[in-house]
Amino acid sequence: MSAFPEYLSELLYRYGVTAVFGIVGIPIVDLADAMISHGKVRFYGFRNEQAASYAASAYGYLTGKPGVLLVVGGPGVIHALAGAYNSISNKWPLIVLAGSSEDSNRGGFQELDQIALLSKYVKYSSRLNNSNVEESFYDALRQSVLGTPGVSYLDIPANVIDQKVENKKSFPVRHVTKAFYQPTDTALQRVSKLLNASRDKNILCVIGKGATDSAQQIRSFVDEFQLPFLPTPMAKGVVPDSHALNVSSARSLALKSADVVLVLGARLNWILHFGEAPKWKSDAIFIQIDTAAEELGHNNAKGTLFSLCGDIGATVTKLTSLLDGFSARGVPEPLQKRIHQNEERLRAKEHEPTPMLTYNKVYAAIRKQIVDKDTIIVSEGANTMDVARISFPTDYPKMRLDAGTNATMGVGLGYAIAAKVAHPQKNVVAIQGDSAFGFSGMELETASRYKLGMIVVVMNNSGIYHGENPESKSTPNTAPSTALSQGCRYDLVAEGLGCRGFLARTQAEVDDAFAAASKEAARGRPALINVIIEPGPSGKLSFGWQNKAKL
Ligand SMILES: Cc1ncc(C[n+]2csc(CCOP(=O)(O)OP(=O)(O)O)c2C)c(N)n1
Ligand SMILES: *[C@@H]1O[C@H](CO)[C@@H](O)[C@H](O)[C@H]1NC(C)=O
Ligand SMILES: *[C@@H]1O[C@H](CO)[C@@H](O)[C@H](O)[C@H]1NC(C)=O
Ligand SMILES: *[C@@H]1O[C@H](CO)[C@@H](O)[C@H](O)[C@H]1NC(C)=O
Ligand SMILES: *[C@@H]1O[C@H](CO)[C@@H](O)[C@H](O)[C@H]1NC(C)=O
Ligand SMILES: *[C@@H]1O[C@H](CO)[C@@H](O)[C@H](O)[C@H]1NC(C)=O
Ligand SMILES: [Mg+2]
Repeated sequence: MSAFPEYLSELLYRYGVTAVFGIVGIPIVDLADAMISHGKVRFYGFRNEQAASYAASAYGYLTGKPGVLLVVGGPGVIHALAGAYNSISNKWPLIVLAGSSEDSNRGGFQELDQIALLSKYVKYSSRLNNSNVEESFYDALRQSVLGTPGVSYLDIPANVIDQKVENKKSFPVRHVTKAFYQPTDTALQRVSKLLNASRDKNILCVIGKGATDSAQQIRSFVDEFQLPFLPTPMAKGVVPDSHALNVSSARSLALKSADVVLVLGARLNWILHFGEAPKWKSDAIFIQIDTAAEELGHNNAKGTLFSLCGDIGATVTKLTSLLDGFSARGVPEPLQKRIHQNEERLRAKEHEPTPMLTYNKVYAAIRKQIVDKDTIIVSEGANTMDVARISFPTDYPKMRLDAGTNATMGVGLGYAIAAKVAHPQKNVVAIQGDSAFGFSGMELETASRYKLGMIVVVMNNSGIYHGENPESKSTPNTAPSTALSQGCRYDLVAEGLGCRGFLARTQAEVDDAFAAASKEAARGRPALINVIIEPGPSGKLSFGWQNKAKL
């Protein structure tokens, strides 16, 4: 007989789980300790379940295997709702394991009916008992990755953790093989006819993060038919940004002039302006290609008529074979001109003389030092992220993570930790607004404890969106709600938590700090650079992509 915690560790390992994120407490501390003794299932203990849950969530996206989160019941589960929700809305695979009280409805320790709370939202939930562990784990795994990926929840009562389990020589590991759907020939022909008939019109290919696993096929498709393309922020690199058909730099004009739009693994939500005029032509036709049937026809005035449900790679490959002799127009002249103008404008902003540092100048300095193929960039904040999104082109998929479709502040450090755990050989740079950093800054200690060498750049404008006007003489009670303290030494906080801290006020200081931080990170020590930038003008607040035309 062996104890349940050892048995569970082995079960996780046999199913390919090598990293578990979370925070321990009674009774699940035994599970985490057993993983540590097991040696092949790494447990990463965080400071807040919210950050741990974002890490597990992003790990699922980066690796394609479900992220696994281990938390205590009651308040632990409540804090972990953040990451569970994040995985649900991003369609990323996640398995949540939580301790639970064996007393029901008696006011037990951390008692919460977690199954009732979560079952409405998750794809699968089960309460483990003496006889259903293997079955439940297999189902949790299967449901988290098959179909539309999402969240599975396993409730682990204390008495189950205390049980002895029969020693097993072999586990009946059942492999979960992804099923690939393909659209019908009729649907494919309808779309290929439309594309071929639109050869003299403006065709635009919008690439979303749902397409990141089909990079090869999409690259060939775009190349073969000379399709101008535009990635959503996290889908950068599916087709290299350096590709001549990349029209991101003239995003507004590209949207406005498109007649037929192929939407690969992206939602027609606010990030794509709901597919509506005036951002798009009112008679633009959207061809959605998605693995999730539920997305088809959403905010798409022409409905599902031209939508294709299926694996994105397989679908574009099939389309390729039906489109013999077809070619789109490449990047039309006016769009080329606009791309050129906007690129020049961006470069000018990076060089214009200003009394204090600006986002553009800091990013230009960092860009010079990073090696694209080796660097994962996480960015969050409002302006911090908006400008970062256009300042760091990449030629490789799944190298950009940010606040995403829900514009969620607080994901940054969890995402950065997940990136370093998933890809220890890569450099990880987290660029965070000073407000965004505050949501999970304590996790620097987590990164430092596990020697996850990464660079955190805090863009300090002493506020949410912008700092306070230096002339205003506000008191604590009259300061605007966006204001944060002016003297915050995030670099000293980092030092206190075991990281290296740097303060930078000029481009030369950013250069030096980043070079030194890279060396620290390579040795496994996280580093934070507190960059003082101009406080920025106050004005009407919005996310760059919400309504303004951004480059
Ligand atoms: C969970 C969550 N809480 C609050 C917000 C509202 N919000 C949007 S951006 C932002 C912070 C922006 O400030 P900062 O990170 O300093 O970036 P800056 O624009 O100043 O560069 C906040 C709090 C949010 N998006 N998500
Ligand atoms: C264990 O749970 C399963 C459902 O997952 C149930 O069918 C079974 O009866 C339970 N067994 C025990 C011993 O409670
Ligand atoms: C291509 O895309 C990125 C953004 O995704 C942009 O920053 C880059 O400069 C673009 N243009 C060119 C011509 O490389
Ligand atoms: C595409 O259209 C052209 C004429 O516009 C036609 O000659 C050709 O056969 C069509 N190709 C396909 C694959 O339908
Ligand atoms: C989060 O994003 C998803 C996908 O766009 C959307 O369905 C959901 O309503 C969003 N929720 C919030 C609170 O923004
Ligand atoms: C943060 O930046 C503001 C200017 O934007 C400055 O007033 C404040 O002192 C800075 N904080 C630090 C660490 O010095
Ligand atoms: Mg700020």
